[in-house]
Amino acid sequence: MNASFPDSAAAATLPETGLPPLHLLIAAPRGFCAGVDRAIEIVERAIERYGAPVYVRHEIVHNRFVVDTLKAKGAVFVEELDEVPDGKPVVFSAHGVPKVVPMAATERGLDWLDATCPLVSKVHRQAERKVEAGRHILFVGHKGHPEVIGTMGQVPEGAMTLVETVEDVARLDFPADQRLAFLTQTTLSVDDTAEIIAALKARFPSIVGPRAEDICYATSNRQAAVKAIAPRCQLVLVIGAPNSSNSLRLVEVAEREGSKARLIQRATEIDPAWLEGVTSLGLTAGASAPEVLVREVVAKLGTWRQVHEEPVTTTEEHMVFKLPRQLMS
Ligand code: 0JX
Ligand code: SF4
Repeated sequence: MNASFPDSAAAATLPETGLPPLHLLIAAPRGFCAGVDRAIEIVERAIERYGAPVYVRHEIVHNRFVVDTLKAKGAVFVEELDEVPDGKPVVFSAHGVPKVVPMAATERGLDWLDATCPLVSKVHRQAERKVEAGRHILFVGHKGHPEVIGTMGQVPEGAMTLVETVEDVARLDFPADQRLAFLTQTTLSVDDTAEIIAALKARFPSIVGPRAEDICYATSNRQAAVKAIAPRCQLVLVIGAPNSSNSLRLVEVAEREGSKARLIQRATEIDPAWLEGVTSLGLTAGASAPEVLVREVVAKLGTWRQVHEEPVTTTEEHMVFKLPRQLMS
């Protein structure tokens, strides 16, 4: 099942099914990023240190399998801090939280651990700095996403305006002398964001922003890897959750490269009818999807077709983030 491509057996037709073999292009990098590894480790270490239950505000990362695995180890997931009982430890999710959340936890005397990805925290600090420097921030992101709520919650209300599209840029109305800065969510489409930033710079030539946008290395690497496989695929499967921004972007990227694409959470969601006429299939996973789910999908495909895997690696990742100080000792 794990034969590499090209392989003389690849041309053979499965005698039992009469179906042609499936050439499976597996994108790399895919799956867990350094921020997700760190966030999960924070919850696991917190359970070891404090004992169960350890509360987690919001899904630690947007993946049901990860959440269920941590639940089985003693994590309890809630949406708001006021659902955490007095005296119990709480972890904030990788997506970050508004400033008022750790403040409220401290006021209540709760032990809290911040699993916000350091790359999200970096945007938080930038937001504070720009506002301190007297600039209004145009924040490029998706309304309602927890990272957007967390980043907007770093500055006083009204100090930041959300921009979701190029059309939103055209609708902005600021005086010519308004000092502006832009920042972005970390898990956006690289291509869409470049267009939005170009529109911002065209409309407000003196706007300041980061040298590169704030899209993180993991998001851009996973999109580049999908770009490399999608033109060779009739269908790309993306393992990820419907509320996972970076996973949804991978589906869009594959579609823009001319492939069909489907977001799936588990192998059981694959409809065999999707594979009719498909001889070249792509597979990737969002930053919150564990590799075990990739192997589960490959195994499932192998029950229907002879599968020939071709890993397509566009870059290597070696990023590791330190744990919070409280967990180091
Ligand atoms: O919805 P997102 O892509 O921001 O989050 P997810 O799927 O949990 O991915 C890992 C956490 C990313 C934070 O930036
Ligand atoms: Fe951090 Fe990027 Fe991973 Fe989000 S996707 S947790 S910003 S490394």
